[in-house]
Amino acid sequence: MIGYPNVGKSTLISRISNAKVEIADYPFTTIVPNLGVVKVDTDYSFVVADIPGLIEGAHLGKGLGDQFLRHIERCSILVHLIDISCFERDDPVEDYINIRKELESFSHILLKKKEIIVANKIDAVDKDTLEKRLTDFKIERVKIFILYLLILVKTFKSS
Ligand SMILES: Nc1nc2c(ncn2[C@@H]2O[C@H](COP(=O)(O)OP(=O)(O)OP(=O)(O)O)[C@@H](O)[C@H]2O)c(=O)[nH]1
Ligand SMILES: [Mg+2]
Repeated sequence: MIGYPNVGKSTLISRISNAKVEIADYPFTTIVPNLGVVKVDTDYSFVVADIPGLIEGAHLGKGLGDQFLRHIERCSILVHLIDISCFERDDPVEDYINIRKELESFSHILLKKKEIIVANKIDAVDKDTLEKRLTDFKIERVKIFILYLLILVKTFKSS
């Protein structure tokens, strides 16, 4: 799982896997990658990695980004988490493009990896705003999924 700091990567890994992580409402809470095992059923599980937040200049080592990008090279699928609430930055499409630029600048291998793009913090915006921001992705021909998963998984885990 990749994305800017504070977009909710650790929250997600804590809900879907057995990882014990720190979650807080400020950037750079996670400073080393967290690994967790997602148990799908008795025969199938997979490992998910919560990568510390990436920022512009990551490929040059800013915010230790080069180390994290190297870790991403070992992952088979990228889940690119986007904060759709715009509390911290005002253009989610630009966020997406910026992180893709960091991947590309570090290695073309990263850019070719399968990527699932996910809009997070959808609860923090009204319906019309959410639709407008999702349309912005459509215009750029970027397929984005919406994360409603957290509450469901939480319910499932506690039952
Ligand atoms: N409203 C809302 N807040 C969320 C959601 N997911 C995460 N958060 C909050 O966003 C803040 C940051 O969450 P983290 O999971 O620590 O974010 P992160 O991407 O791991 O951050 P770094 O470790 O700094 O890269 C916390 O206060 C979370 O409670 C969501 O779906 N909706
Ligand atoms: Mg984190």
